[in-house]
Amino acid sequence: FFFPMQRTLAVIKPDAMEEHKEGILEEIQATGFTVAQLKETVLSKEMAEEFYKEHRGKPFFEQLVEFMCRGPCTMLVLTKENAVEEWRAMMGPTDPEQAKVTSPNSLRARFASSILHNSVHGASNEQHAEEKIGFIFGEICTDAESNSDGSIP
Ligand code: DGI
Repeated sequence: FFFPMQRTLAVIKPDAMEEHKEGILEEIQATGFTVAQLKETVLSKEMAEEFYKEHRGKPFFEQLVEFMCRGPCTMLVLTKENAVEEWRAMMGPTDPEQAKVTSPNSLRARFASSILHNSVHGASNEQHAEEKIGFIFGEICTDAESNSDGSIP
């Protein structure tokens, strides 16, 4: 099968930053993703609310926003054939208890401690990927091969 080159937004969430950041970054590269962009940042409350606006009004929204702001995240633009689906497969299901059953090798099965503190984020489709990349890295970053300042990462 042929899959087109694609890019996705991946996030290492605050719960995984201290103990698992380096390991996750190594696995990302070993799986064949190209890291086209990377930045470490602490989201403001306003940014976290906007980032997860699809979940506004849900019972877990406030705790989700609070969790995402509690420390630094690593934001990544990953490039690969079929990147959106491949990164979601690498993450595993949202709930680590389910992940342990259906995808024991996934990042969430191994590193997540709860459905909320689940270590990683990945865009759910190509449109979301482009929207969130624009939001996090700026609209100017439309070329997966270069940084916003024109340098090669
Ligand atoms: O795309 P995912 O991160 O796998 O899942 P999602 O888009 O449905 O949810 C976004 C995040 O919201 C998820 O990573 C953790 C949190 N969340 C989702 N469902 C629940 C939840 N948090 C709690 N406490 N309870 C939930 O049912």
